[in-house]
Amino acid sequence: MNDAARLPVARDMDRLAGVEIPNPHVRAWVAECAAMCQPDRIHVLNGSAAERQELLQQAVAEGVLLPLNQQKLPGCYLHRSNPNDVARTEQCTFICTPSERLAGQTNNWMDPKQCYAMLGQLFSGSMRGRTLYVVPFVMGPLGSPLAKVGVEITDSIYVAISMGVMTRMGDCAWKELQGSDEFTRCLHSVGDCNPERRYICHFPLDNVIWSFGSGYGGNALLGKKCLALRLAGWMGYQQGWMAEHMLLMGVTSPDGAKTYVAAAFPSACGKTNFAMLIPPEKYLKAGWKINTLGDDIAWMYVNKHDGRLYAINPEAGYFGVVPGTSYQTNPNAMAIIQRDTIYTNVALLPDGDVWWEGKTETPPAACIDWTGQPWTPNCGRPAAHPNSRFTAPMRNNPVLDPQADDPNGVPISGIIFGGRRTKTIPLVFQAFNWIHGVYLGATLGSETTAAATGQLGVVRRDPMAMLPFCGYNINYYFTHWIRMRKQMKDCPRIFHVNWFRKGDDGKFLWPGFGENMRVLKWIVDRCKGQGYAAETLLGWMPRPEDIDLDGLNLPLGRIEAAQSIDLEEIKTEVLTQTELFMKLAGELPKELIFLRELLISRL
Ligand code: GTP
Ligand code: SPV
Ligand code: MN
Repeated sequence: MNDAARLPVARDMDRLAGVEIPNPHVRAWVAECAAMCQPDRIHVLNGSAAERQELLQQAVAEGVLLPLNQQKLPGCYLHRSNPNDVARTEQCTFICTPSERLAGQTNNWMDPKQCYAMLGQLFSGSMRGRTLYVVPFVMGPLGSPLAKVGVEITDSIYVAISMGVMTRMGDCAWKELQGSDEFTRCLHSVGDCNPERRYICHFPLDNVIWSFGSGYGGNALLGKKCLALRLAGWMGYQQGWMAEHMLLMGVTSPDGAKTYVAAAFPSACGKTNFAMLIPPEKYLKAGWKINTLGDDIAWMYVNKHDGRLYAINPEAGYFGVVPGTSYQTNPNAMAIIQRDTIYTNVALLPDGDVWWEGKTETPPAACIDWTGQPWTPNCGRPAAHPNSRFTAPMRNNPVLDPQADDPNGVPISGIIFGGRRTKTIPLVFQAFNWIHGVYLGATLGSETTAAATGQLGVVRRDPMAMLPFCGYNINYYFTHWIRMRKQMKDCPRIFHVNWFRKGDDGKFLWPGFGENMRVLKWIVDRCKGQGYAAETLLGWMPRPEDIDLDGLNLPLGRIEAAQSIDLEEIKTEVLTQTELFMKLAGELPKELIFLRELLISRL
């Protein structure tokens, strides 16, 4: 059949016949998309448990999912992605606004009209022979004034199933939306999964996302980075709230007081691990407790009643980095991924269990690697992809915070910025004040990771860990951070951490993971106006004796090295910031320029 014969309106009506979509605006939009993509079938998801089972069965039948050993890992499946589609692709990610200036210096920009036209070509007929899934979802606790409704149209059953884990998905979204037209229109097709025809496009002024040619998490689960960061960030800029690449956690101290902190680390730099850390034995005995609210995204607003910053986690699941996850490093994550989990691009063991680098000290004698090839320990390839991921519901988290569903969120006392820095940057220090904290965030540097395609391990500026996720001009974003202070009666304290500094021996100076509790204790104390800090040129710093090292087999020299400030290295660091400052020159808030000058004068 030729294209013309497929297009008549009558056929479009056929396509929607028997399809139940209660909201008329969604219905009209689905009809439009179906007319363009020409799927063979339309399936509207309701979010029930029975439906989930059917979808899983279907995905297994299609070979998209492989059931794992159901005795060991009930409800768990393996997905092997196209080997060309294993990470976010920042070079294919676009912000489409009428003026290029709104997208700013750090985003790829495309003219919306041109983009709709070009992608329209790609989407035309892209779902022939396939099922179009309509996936209604809510970002944020149901009934929360902050919650946002989205509807994702996708031809990927893997995406449809994953959205059911990562968001509050199904009929609850119709209830939330009622008759309103206010929902994010998310259109997705894997197409032929060709990296040359891969586009992740955002239309902030239309509340629209079009993603073509990739099935990978951040490119395809459109509620996550595309909606909850890029589009929500733009909404927050206009409406006076914030969408950030931050974990959210509650810290209970021995006196029973609970302190909530948010932390922004770039992709694959430790948010999931920090958000669910298990404190050392001694801390547990003393009554310290950690609870997770979120591991990737926080939406924050100022509560009119008390003038404090509050935060919610808009997500309902974790899309976490697998390699390095073990019962030693992150026992809570291990507990979470024993059931109801989709593993993407890990290795398969002969008994239907899974393996990855760092899971056990000794690798298995043999397994099937993430591409489906036989693997042995000395074959010279990793068994799991370095950016292999787990998709698991937050309900599985043994330390999920009781307020994870609180529609108003939790009050934030501390904000932590952190990067992956082998050199130069100390373990922990505190900003002198909010504006200095904004400067620390804006100049955050981190070594690139496998979470995005491209060169690994090169230091780049990743402002607030948002470089790939800021959906508008980053200078306006900085101004927004500075202005937020005016809404607050009292503001969170701001900190900077680096778990990744190495010694001359090439080994991490700080043990990390659960032991990060020791640094967190100092941070929480500081948030409460307790705990000693010395003034340094970078900020307020604990002296080595102010970090509790009791029970850690760590020579004092290691912590001294982890906290040391090398003037020459800092001078180089400030110089490398020039690149960012030059790039953003003109519209960069003057506060940031002054703070950099102040640092230089302290040097
Ligand atoms: P995204 O999901 O990409 O946003 O990443 P994330 O920030 O949640 O990173 P995650 O917690 O998944 O950690 C990424 C990698 O860093 C994993 O391989 C971890 O094992 C490792 N890692 C996390 N925390 C620490 C730490 O404290 N020290 C060391 N050395 N490695 C860590
Ligand atoms: C990240 O890269 O920061 C992630 C994974 O959290 S993704 O959702 O793919 O962006
Ligand atoms: Mn992330």
